[in-house]
Amino acid sequence: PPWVPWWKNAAIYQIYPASYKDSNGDGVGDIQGIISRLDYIKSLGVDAIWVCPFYDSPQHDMGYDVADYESVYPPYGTVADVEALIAGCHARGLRVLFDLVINHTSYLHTWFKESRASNNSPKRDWYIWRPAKYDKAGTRHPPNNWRSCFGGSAWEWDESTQEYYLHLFCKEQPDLNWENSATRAAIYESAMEFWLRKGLDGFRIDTVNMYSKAPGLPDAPLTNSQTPWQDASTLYCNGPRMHEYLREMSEVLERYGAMTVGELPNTSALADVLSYVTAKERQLNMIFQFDIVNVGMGLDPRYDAIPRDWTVHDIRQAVQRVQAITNGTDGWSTAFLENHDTARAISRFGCDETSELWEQSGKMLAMFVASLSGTLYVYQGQEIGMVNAPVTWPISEYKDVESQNYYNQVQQETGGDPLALSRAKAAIQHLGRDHGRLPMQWNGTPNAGFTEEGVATWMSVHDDYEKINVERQTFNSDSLLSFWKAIVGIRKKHPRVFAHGVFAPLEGDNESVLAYEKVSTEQRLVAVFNFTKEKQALDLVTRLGLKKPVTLAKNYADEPVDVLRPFEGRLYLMSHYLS
Ligand code: ISL
Repeated sequence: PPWVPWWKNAAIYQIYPASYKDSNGDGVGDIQGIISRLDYIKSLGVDAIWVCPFYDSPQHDMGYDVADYESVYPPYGTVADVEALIAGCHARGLRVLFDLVINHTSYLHTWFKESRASNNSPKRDWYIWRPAKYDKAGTRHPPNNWRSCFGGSAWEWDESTQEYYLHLFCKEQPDLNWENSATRAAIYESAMEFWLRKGLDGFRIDTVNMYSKAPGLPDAPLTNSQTPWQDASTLYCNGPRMHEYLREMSEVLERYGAMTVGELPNTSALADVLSYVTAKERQLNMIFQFDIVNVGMGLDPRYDAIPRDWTVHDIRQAVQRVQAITNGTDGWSTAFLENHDTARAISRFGCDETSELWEQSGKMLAMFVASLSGTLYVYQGQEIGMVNAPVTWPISEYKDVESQNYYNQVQQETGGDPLALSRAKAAIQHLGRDHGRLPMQWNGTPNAGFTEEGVATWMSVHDDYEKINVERQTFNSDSLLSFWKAIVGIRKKHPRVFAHGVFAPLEGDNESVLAYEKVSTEQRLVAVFNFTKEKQALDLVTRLGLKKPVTLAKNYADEPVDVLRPFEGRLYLMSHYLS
């Protein structure tokens, strides 16, 4: 077989430092906490971890606002702790990826402080400064109508130097000016090589397609007449110099043999996606596409979380789009259902813990994501079926800047209209980014073993920790956790059809059952999933052509061939030699 780089057949476990494990009783997770759980992580059968930002930061966006790339946020630990984490992983045969956040820094980074200090500061041009526009009445306006991803204008006025700076995210996250080659060199040295020299294996790259903006920063088209601030993603994503920057960056990465997975928002055309991830382009090893996790998200221009009804058809189309990236191309991609920006998959696509279908749907979703081509990513807590925060919790339990800004904005714009507010709250309860950030549930003691009993945690521990926790599921061979370990192992055993197989949908117009095949030169994998709470009839033998199948995985004890029960899923493997 041709040589396959380690990351293609890999399963990668994502860790959110604030919420994984607190080792020193301050209610916030930390690096030593992660180190204390490396044997557990290894036991999942994964090959690598991706650790979300732990760099020093004022935490306006949970560390995606970096104040110093070369030091660690003190509540998380020290650089020495991070070195120990790398060593601890390598000693167990786990590789390590860190998060690389270089579209913007924190406003407290010394680069920005110097840039802001005066209009002729040597670092003025390291960020994106522009003069105000004035209307006939002499009123000051931002340079263009771009909307920030977290709401409001993407520009912030600086009183002392009388100019605006650009921030695509919150105002405490000024965008770096990638057009300046000295800025780029400093980014490579400080954010990348500092850690690569310590033996890091690769990066998850934040917002990787936003560094090059449309020349002249023109106004975005008017798509929402209710606000002056318009969605400008087509103007700040995939700009003209993007590929030049990534080629320059990959020269640094290749010196260390480091792999990359880039987050690629707002890029749907397959040709555009492939321009980032084909081997021949040498840009990124793989990307995160959001088609699947965006199913059921609304199109509210202020906030994309207003829920929308979805059917299996939406999932099928999304899967088809992401699988096209690897189908017969030399490109590569990823398979995932959760990350730190999503709500919990079981709460969105399955049944929550109050239902007896909680475990069933969790197992079905595990089979689903693990059977897709590309590199598999599992988010902390997904392996035990953690669910969204309880709906009884007040809005004050939600800490994320995106949730807070959204709720506050609705409050201001509607003068606190109760109906509008309850709608906003419902949206956050279903799709807010906070849900994946609740403390990891390790055991059934108060605080769930995340930290000592009685300690106030930075986000509240979920009420259901006695039911859903690692300890309870570890020694139960029927548990979701055991199922996840098994499914990761099965995928590992048949990488050609699981990670590399060519995807094709079956039963293309079924609104309840998602069925597809994955084909390699030797094997055919058939997957069937009932995404509803009702029984669905399905003739597996004649319609799906199951000949002498081996059942690789299932979430009900028996296997009738003509029906799928609520949230039932199965994976069948066939050898071409036998058909
Ligand atoms: O553009 C968006 C919303 O308008 C999103 O798709 C956005 O691109 C995405 O949320 C980017 O996320 C990443 O960068 C953010 C950070 O808050 C997230 O946690 C991170 O995953 C800013 O650094």
